[in-house]
Amino acid sequence: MTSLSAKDKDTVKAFWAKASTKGADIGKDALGRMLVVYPQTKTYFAHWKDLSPGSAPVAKHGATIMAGVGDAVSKIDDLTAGLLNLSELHAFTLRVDPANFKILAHNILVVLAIQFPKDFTPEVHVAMDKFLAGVARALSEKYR
Ligand code: HNI
Repeated sequence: MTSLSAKDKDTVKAFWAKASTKGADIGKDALGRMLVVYPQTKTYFAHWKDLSPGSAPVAKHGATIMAGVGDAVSKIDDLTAGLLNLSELHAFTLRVDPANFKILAHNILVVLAIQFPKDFTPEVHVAMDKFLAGVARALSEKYR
Protein backbone atom coordinates (compact mmCIF):
# COMPACT_ATOMS: atom_id res chain seq x y z
CA MET A 1 0.00 0.00 0.00
CA THR A 2 1.41 3.32 -1.05
CA SER A 3 1.26 5.89 1.70
CA LEU A 4 1.70 9.61 1.31
CA SER A 5 4.98 11.05 2.51
CA ALA A 6 5.04 14.46 4.19
CA LYS A 7 6.34 15.82 0.90
CA ASP A 8 3.53 14.17 -1.08
CA LYS A 9 1.00 15.78 1.26
CA ASP A 10 2.55 19.21 0.75
CA THR A 11 2.52 18.65 -3.01
CA VAL A 12 -1.16 17.67 -2.95
CA LYS A 13 -2.10 20.69 -0.82
CA ALA A 14 -0.16 23.12 -3.00
CA PHE A 15 -1.57 21.71 -6.25
CA TRP A 16 -5.08 21.58 -4.80
CA ALA A 17 -4.87 25.25 -3.76
CA LYS A 18 -4.72 26.05 -7.45
CA ALA A 19 -6.83 23.24 -8.93
CA SER A 20 -9.73 23.71 -6.50
CA THR A 21 -10.51 27.09 -8.07
CA LYS A 22 -11.70 25.01 -11.04
CA GLY A 23 -13.14 22.21 -8.92
CA ALA A 24 -16.59 22.23 -10.48
CA ASP A 25 -15.08 22.10 -13.97
CA ILE A 26 -12.78 19.23 -13.05
CA GLY A 27 -15.66 17.28 -11.52
CA LYS A 28 -17.96 17.85 -14.48
CA ASP A 29 -15.33 16.62 -16.96
CA ALA A 30 -14.15 13.70 -14.82
CA LEU A 31 -17.66 12.41 -14.15
CA GLY A 32 -18.73 12.94 -17.78
CA ARG A 33 -15.64 11.09 -18.99
CA MET A 34 -16.14 8.22 -16.55
CA LEU A 35 -19.72 7.67 -17.74
CA VAL A 36 -18.58 7.49 -21.38
CA VAL A 37 -15.39 5.47 -21.03
CA TYR A 38 -16.67 3.10 -18.30
CA PRO A 39 -20.38 2.80 -19.18
CA GLN A 40 -20.93 0.24 -16.42
CA THR A 41 -20.77 3.20 -14.02
CA LYS A 42 -23.99 4.60 -15.55
CA THR A 43 -26.15 2.16 -13.58
CA TYR A 44 -25.83 4.29 -10.42
CA PHE A 45 -27.17 7.38 -12.16
CA ALA A 46 -30.04 5.80 -14.09
CA HIS A 47 -32.43 8.22 -12.35
CA TRP A 48 -30.86 11.21 -14.14
CA LYS A 49 -32.48 12.54 -17.31
CA ASP A 50 -29.24 13.17 -19.18
CA LEU A 51 -25.96 11.33 -18.50
CA SER A 52 -24.04 12.88 -21.39
CA PRO A 53 -20.85 14.92 -20.83
CA GLY A 54 -21.58 18.41 -19.58
CA SER A 55 -25.28 17.79 -18.87
CA ALA A 56 -26.86 19.60 -15.91
CA PRO A 57 -26.91 16.60 -13.54
CA VAL A 58 -23.35 15.61 -14.53
CA ALA A 59 -22.15 19.16 -13.86
CA LYS A 60 -24.01 19.37 -10.56
CA HIS A 61 -22.82 16.01 -9.25
CA GLY A 62 -19.31 16.60 -10.56
CA ALA A 63 -19.15 19.68 -8.36
CA THR A 64 -20.46 17.67 -5.39
CA ILE A 65 -17.80 15.00 -5.87
CA MET A 66 -15.00 17.53 -6.09
CA ALA A 67 -16.24 19.24 -2.94
CA GLY A 68 -15.84 15.80 -1.36
CA VAL A 69 -12.31 15.53 -2.74
CA GLY A 70 -11.52 18.99 -1.36
CA ASP A 71 -12.83 17.91 2.02
CA ALA A 72 -10.55 14.87 1.78
CA VAL A 73 -7.54 17.13 1.15
CA SER A 74 -8.30 18.82 4.48
CA LYS A 75 -8.39 15.38 6.12
CA ILE A 76 -5.30 14.05 4.36
CA ASP A 77 -3.61 13.02 7.63
CA ASP A 78 -6.37 10.53 8.43
CA LEU A 79 -8.48 9.76 5.39
CA THR A 80 -10.02 6.65 6.93
CA ALA A 81 -11.55 8.57 9.85
CA GLY A 82 -12.23 11.65 7.76
CA LEU A 83 -14.21 9.84 5.07
CA LEU A 84 -16.01 7.35 7.30
CA ASN A 85 -19.47 8.90 6.89
CA LEU A 86 -19.05 9.15 3.13
CA SER A 87 -17.87 5.53 3.05
CA GLU A 88 -20.94 4.42 4.99
CA LEU A 89 -23.20 6.31 2.60
CA HIS A 90 -21.65 4.72 -0.50
CA ALA A 91 -21.53 1.24 1.05
CA PHE A 92 -24.89 0.92 2.77
CA THR A 93 -27.18 3.48 1.17
CA LEU A 94 -25.89 3.94 -2.38
CA ARG A 95 -24.35 0.45 -2.67
CA VAL A 96 -21.64 1.59 -5.05
CA ASP A 97 -19.20 -1.19 -5.95
CA PRO A 98 -15.86 0.03 -4.52
CA ALA A 99 -14.06 -0.85 -7.79
CA ASN A 100 -15.67 2.32 -9.12
CA PHE A 101 -13.71 4.56 -6.75
CA LYS A 102 -10.51 3.63 -8.57
CA ILE A 103 -12.18 4.23 -11.90
CA LEU A 104 -13.27 7.73 -10.89
CA ALA A 105 -9.83 8.46 -9.42
CA HIS A 106 -8.29 7.57 -12.78
CA ASN A 107 -10.66 9.91 -14.60
CA ILE A 108 -9.92 12.75 -12.18
CA LEU A 109 -6.18 12.29 -12.85
CA VAL A 110 -6.72 12.40 -16.61
CA VAL A 111 -8.73 15.61 -16.33
CA LEU A 112 -6.17 17.22 -14.03
CA ALA A 113 -3.48 16.46 -16.60
CA ILE A 114 -5.59 18.03 -19.35
CA GLN A 115 -6.69 21.10 -17.42
CA PHE A 116 -3.34 21.82 -15.74
CA PRO A 117 -0.71 20.69 -18.26
CA LYS A 118 2.02 22.93 -16.78
CA ASP A 119 1.34 22.25 -13.10
CA PHE A 120 0.77 18.51 -13.55
CA THR A 121 4.43 17.55 -13.27
CA PRO A 122 5.48 13.93 -12.63
CA GLU A 123 5.88 14.91 -8.96
CA VAL A 124 2.32 16.24 -8.79
CA HIS A 125 1.10 13.21 -10.76
CA VAL A 126 2.52 10.70 -8.29
CA ALA A 127 1.34 12.67 -5.24
CA MET A 128 -2.20 13.05 -6.63
CA ASP A 129 -2.25 9.40 -7.68
CA LYS A 130 -1.33 8.30 -4.16
CA PHE A 131 -3.82 10.72 -2.63
CA LEU A 132 -6.73 9.60 -4.83
CA ALA A 133 -5.81 5.96 -4.16
CA GLY A 134 -5.98 6.84 -0.45
CA VAL A 135 -9.40 8.41 -0.94
CA ALA A 136 -10.60 5.30 -2.80
CA ARG A 137 -9.22 3.08 -0.02
CA ALA A 138 -10.87 5.19 2.71
CA LEU A 139 -14.20 5.15 0.87
CA SER A 140 -13.93 1.34 0.64
CA GLU A 141 -13.35 1.03 4.38
CA LYS A 142 -16.96 0.41 5.42
CA TYR A 143 -17.42 -2.43 2.93
CA ARG A 144 -15.49 -4.89 5.07
NI1 HNI B 1 -20.25 9.54 -4.76
C1 HNI B 1 -23.22 10.96 -3.76
C2 HNI B 1 -18.51 11.98 -3.03
C3 HNI B 1 -17.27 8.31 -5.93
C4 HNI B 1 -21.96 7.37 -6.80
N1 HNI B 1 -20.77 11.16 -3.61
C5 HNI B 1 -22.05 11.56 -3.31
C6 HNI B 1 -21.98 12.73 -2.45
C7 HNI B 1 -20.66 13.01 -2.25
C8 HNI B 1 -19.91 12.02 -2.99
C9 HNI B 1 -20.05 14.15 -1.43
C10 HNI B 1 -23.17 13.47 -1.86
C11 HNI B 1 -23.40 12.87 -0.49
C12 HNI B 1 -24.61 13.40 0.22
O1 HNI B 1 -25.63 13.67 -0.44
O2 HNI B 1 -24.55 13.52 1.45
N2 HNI B 1 -18.27 10.04 -4.50
C13 HNI B 1 -17.76 11.05 -3.72
C14 HNI B 1 -16.31 11.01 -3.78
C15 HNI B 1 -15.97 9.98 -4.61
C16 HNI B 1 -17.21 9.37 -5.07
C17 HNI B 1 -15.40 11.97 -3.03
C18 HNI B 1 -14.62 9.50 -5.05
C19 HNI B 1 -13.60 10.28 -5.27
N3 HNI B 1 -19.71 8.09 -6.08
C20 HNI B 1 -18.45 7.76 -6.47
C21 HNI B 1 -18.49 6.75 -7.50
C22 HNI B 1 -19.81 6.47 -7.75
C23 HNI B 1 -20.58 7.33 -6.85
C24 HNI B 1 -17.26 6.15 -8.15
C25 HNI B 1 -20.44 5.51 -8.72
C26 HNI B 1 -19.87 5.12 -9.84
N4 HNI B 1 -22.23 9.21 -5.18
C27 HNI B 1 -22.71 8.26 -6.07
C28 HNI B 1 -24.15 8.35 -6.14
C29 HNI B 1 -24.54 9.41 -5.28
C30 HNI B 1 -23.29 9.93 -4.67
C31 HNI B 1 -25.05 7.48 -6.99
C32 HNI B 1 -25.95 9.93 -5.04
C33 HNI B 1 -26.18 10.96 -6.15
C34 HNI B 1 -27.58 11.11 -6.60
O3 HNI B 1 -27.83 12.07 -7.35
O4 HNI B 1 -28.43 10.29 -6.29
